[in-house]
Amino acid sequence: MTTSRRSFRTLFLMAALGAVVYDPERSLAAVQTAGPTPSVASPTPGELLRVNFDDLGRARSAGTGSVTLVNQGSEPLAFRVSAAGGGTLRSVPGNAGGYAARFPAFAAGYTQRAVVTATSSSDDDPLSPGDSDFTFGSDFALDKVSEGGTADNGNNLVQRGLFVDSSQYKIQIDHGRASCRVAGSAGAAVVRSTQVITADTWYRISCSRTTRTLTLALGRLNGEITRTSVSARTGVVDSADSTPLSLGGKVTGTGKVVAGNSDQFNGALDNVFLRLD
Ligand SMILES: [Ca+2]
Ligand SMILES: [Ca+2]
Repeated sequence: MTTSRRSFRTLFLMAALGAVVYDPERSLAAVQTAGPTPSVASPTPGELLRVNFDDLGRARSAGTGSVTLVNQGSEPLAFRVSAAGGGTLRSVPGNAGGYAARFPAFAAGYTQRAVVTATSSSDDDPLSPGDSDFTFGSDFALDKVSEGGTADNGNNLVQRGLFVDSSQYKIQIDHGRASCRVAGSAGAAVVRSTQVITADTWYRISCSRTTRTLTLALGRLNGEITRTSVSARTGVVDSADSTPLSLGGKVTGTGKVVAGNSDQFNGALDNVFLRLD
């Protein structure tokens, strides 16, 4: 073997070795893959609102008044905790890491209230779906005792508008069963689940409105989802722009929690969303 041929072979081997060890594209790819997971997930297309309550952190109490919650949906929203009777919003471990919002426990004779409100300052009222198909929902774990007497006979998870208003959408757990109500320009419809909710267990629930149907989807987290539908036209769902969307109970048109029977949700709430379909 001549010197020149040996050198050529050495160079060839070095080049081949270099291609494996030092390939700049591979190195770059490895660095990118090892990077931290983005702390704020991109919203699913059409999601106007998504709140995961992880911003509550380890705070034993998020107190009342304005609360730091990031909307991971597309709309800029302001969040507040409206409370009465000494009720506060607390933070508890979430169902998949992170944190969830813990609402006041039921206690006979006491009316501890805490409800989260979300409002938009946008002129086009993004929380009103109008005549669009839409879906809203949350994850929840309900306390063993969550209603009794006239001070609290239900558990409202997510809602906008009151029963007496011409437009409303809400999901509630009353007497151990979930239901969804949507009211609009063409009328009101309610879809009810027959599933009995087990206390202290995480569920995922959502309600979808289309032109002709209202569908409730409910199941234990990572379990089987059961869908229940009714045929109904509900028309244009359009509340007054200032109407708050509320989480964990009902509020007045100006966002004040109802001190009496506010259908206070007693339990933990996580991953609340609203989207146009
Ligand atoms: Ca969470
Ligand atoms: Ca309740």
